[in-house]
Amino acid sequence: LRLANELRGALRANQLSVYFQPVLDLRSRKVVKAEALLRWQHPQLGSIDPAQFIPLAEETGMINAIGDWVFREAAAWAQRWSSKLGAPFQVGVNKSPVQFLAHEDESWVAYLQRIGVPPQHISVEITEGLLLNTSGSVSGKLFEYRDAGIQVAIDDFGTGYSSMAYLKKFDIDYLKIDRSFIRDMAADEADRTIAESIIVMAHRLGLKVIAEGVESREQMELLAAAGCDYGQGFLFSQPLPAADFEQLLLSGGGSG
Ligand code: G
Ligand code: G
Ligand code: MN
Ligand code: NA
Repeated sequence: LRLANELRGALRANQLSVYFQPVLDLRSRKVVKAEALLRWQHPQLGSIDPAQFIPLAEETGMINAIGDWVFREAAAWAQRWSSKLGAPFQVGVNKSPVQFLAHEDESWVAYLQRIGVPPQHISVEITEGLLLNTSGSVSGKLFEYRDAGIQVAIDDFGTGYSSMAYLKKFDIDYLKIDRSFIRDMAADEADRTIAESIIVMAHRLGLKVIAEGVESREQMELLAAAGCDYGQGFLFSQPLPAADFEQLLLSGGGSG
């Protein structure tokens, strides 16, 4: 509870920051996207993991203010990097089911239009379970994104209630294979089969695939051989502060 109260002031006190983890094209081995990930630097407790404070932010309703702030940061950095590269650079932003169901004074699409950032610079990462929600505000937002050109990724794919029918219905752009399947894929034939099958199905449905949690060269090579489009993980880089990410991107890691 104390943490929940402190979270209230954390945004104002500049204790929150957005880190960026590169996503690489597995053929060219270049950075082609990034995922925005929230960090809380607490003055006494040090760095607090989002897995710990995002549930708090959701219970207290603060997730909307915090989530909008992450999104705006991501949009600003994506705009800057696109102009430095002279080509569109996309940043993925996580949006939890609670955020999806909440009322928004201004939609993300409207915000991008107002500040003049092309919607192609943002993708939204949602979890599979959200697609089972029959509320109009979920499908409404997904269709609004689709219409505007904001791409949509299914995060942690394979761990929730998966249904290829939902993927088709909502016209999704990316599947992110959950890192639990990647972790043991070199040793565990079942995990490797699952990862490879996700890649085949996704491609047949016209979706691109991002493997999460790539930590070894062996995993990367198995994924590349299976035709996986993109990879993200500690093998390439941890999530980085924006300035460090920019250095990586512009020092030749970028797609240009
Ligand atoms: O960065 P890390 O692996 O610690 O993230 C842990 C979890 O927190 C991940 O599931 C990630 O999706 C989630 N997360 C990180 N940043 C955000 C954010 O800005 N909004 C939401 N809703 N979730 C986030
Ligand atoms: O659920 P989501 O995909 O949004 O979570 C992203 C989280 O995964 C981030 O918190 C990030 O720190 C973590 N992560 C990124 N790459 C790796 C990796 O290679 N291994 C592990 N174990 N975690 C990773
Ligand atoms: Mn994610
Ligand atoms: Na994930």
